Amino acid sequence: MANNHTNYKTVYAFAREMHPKTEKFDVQYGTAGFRAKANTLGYVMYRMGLLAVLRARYKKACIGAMITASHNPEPDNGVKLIDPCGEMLEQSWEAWATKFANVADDRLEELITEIVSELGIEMTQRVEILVGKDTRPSSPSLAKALCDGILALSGKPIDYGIVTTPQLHYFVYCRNTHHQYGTPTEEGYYTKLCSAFKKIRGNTFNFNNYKNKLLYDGANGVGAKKIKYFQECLGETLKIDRYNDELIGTGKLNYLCGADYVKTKQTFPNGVPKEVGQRCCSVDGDADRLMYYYLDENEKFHLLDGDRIAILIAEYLKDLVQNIGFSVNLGIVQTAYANGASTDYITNTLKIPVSFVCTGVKYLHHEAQKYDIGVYFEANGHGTVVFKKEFKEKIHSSLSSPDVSNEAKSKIEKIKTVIDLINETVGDALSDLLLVETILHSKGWSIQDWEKCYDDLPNCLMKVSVKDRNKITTTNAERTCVKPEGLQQEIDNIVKKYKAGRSFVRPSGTEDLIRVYAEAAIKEEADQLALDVALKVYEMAEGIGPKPTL
Ligand code: G16
Repeated sequence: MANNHTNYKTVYAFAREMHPKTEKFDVQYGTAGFRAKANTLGYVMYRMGLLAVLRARYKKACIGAMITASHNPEPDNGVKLIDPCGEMLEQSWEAWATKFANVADDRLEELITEIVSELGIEMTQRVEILVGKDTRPSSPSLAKALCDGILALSGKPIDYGIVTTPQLHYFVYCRNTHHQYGTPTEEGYYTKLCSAFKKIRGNTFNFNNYKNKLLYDGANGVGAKKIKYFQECLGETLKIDRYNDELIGTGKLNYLCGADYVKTKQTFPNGVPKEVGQRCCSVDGDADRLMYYYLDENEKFHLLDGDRIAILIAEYLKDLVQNIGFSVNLGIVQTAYANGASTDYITNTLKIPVSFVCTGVKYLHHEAQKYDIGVYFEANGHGTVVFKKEFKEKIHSSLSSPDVSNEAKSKIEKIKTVIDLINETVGDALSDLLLVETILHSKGWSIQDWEKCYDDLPNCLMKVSVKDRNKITTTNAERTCVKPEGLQQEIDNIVKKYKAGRSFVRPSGTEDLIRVYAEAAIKEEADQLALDVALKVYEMAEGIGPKPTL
């Protein structure tokens, strides 16, 4: 298989001289790629550069590699590989990624030969790999290691610099559709989204209870930088007040702010003024998650998370596709973290089908693709909407059909514009924000009106450090713990003591710890339930460090 584009000796020489494997422990391709302390990741990046070229040659398309550790603290970093349609790396390749990351330097050549022959990869193409990075100080040197890997196998790295993760997903898809999905540049991305947003909004900026002012927490990350383009482009249409935009390298990325902090702590982020009743939102470190919240007159914090966003969008789309001349199969995808009250509301009030999958947008995305319109969101604010190709074709053909009424056509035009507003490739906080604002505006709703749909069951998220997180395994879309034996029975016994209690545990795929989720009829009980379960995990799964406390 080897030929002029595959100088394996170069691969090994580069590895040995510039990016030797420094860590003895094995790393795993997790929920969204590799994530670890940045200073341990140089060789992993180099190897992911190699793998990216192999993947691109296998798919005969360009693929992406994003250097980011998203919601993790600033000293961490990581890499997410992006497939040709802008989706996360196909699962069957995650095992290859893990093998590549862990093989000894002098066995890299052998591993490349193995994958090339097993999958019949033609090594002659000069493939393009789009590279993006977040604002972490470690990202430039890790991007360099990644590009060295790409070059070692004669691939062509195309550096997009600092971009959000969803922007890079978008660029990959645009390039592979030969610009049909959009122009693969930042300007192309802003223009597409802003034009769609302005088209739907028209000239009425405020409508009934909806006010066009939003406070925005950029988590001191790339989302703080990129929102500036929207601010400029949208002007008075949507007045965005930006907070948490510290300089790169100040150590403040995701620190006491950002979507993950707001969701886990259920509190206001630092730096955002506490204006009673004012609609606020936070994104995470690479701008793929979104949270809304406000403070009421009693200084109580109200959170509108991914479940609420999914419901707002699904209800809006359900109305929009009524009476357009054909029936549409619309569904929602959630994970075990979805609040029980949200699932009840979807099933019993909205009467929309809902399916459950494991944590990770890579799972939600594929499940959502089974519907004509699939709305998927994790409670942590990560999600989007996907539209089936056949559905898109149908709306296009309806527009030119004499049998479709003008009223239906005007709705279909609107659906087309809504589709343009959405980054279908992956959850995108900035595109989601514009969509939420569009829907609230069209309904004339304040954030309080939005919240009225249903009452969340009080809930609590906790983290437990254990010796080896892989000792905990789960099944049933992560709702049942299989190992260590007996832990699920203990959890069941604890849960029984709480009214409307529910709890589950699972190993995180992005941090070295176990996550505990609990909900119950009142907040104090949800907190206590989470603590009881966390202590049980600590006891039965070899907890390390201080015992969990509230
Ligand atoms: C990633 C994934 C999300 C997942 C999250 C947490 O988000 O893309 O789908 O919900 O990790 O995963 P875990 O609970 O396994 O740590 P992000 O925003 O960190 O890339």
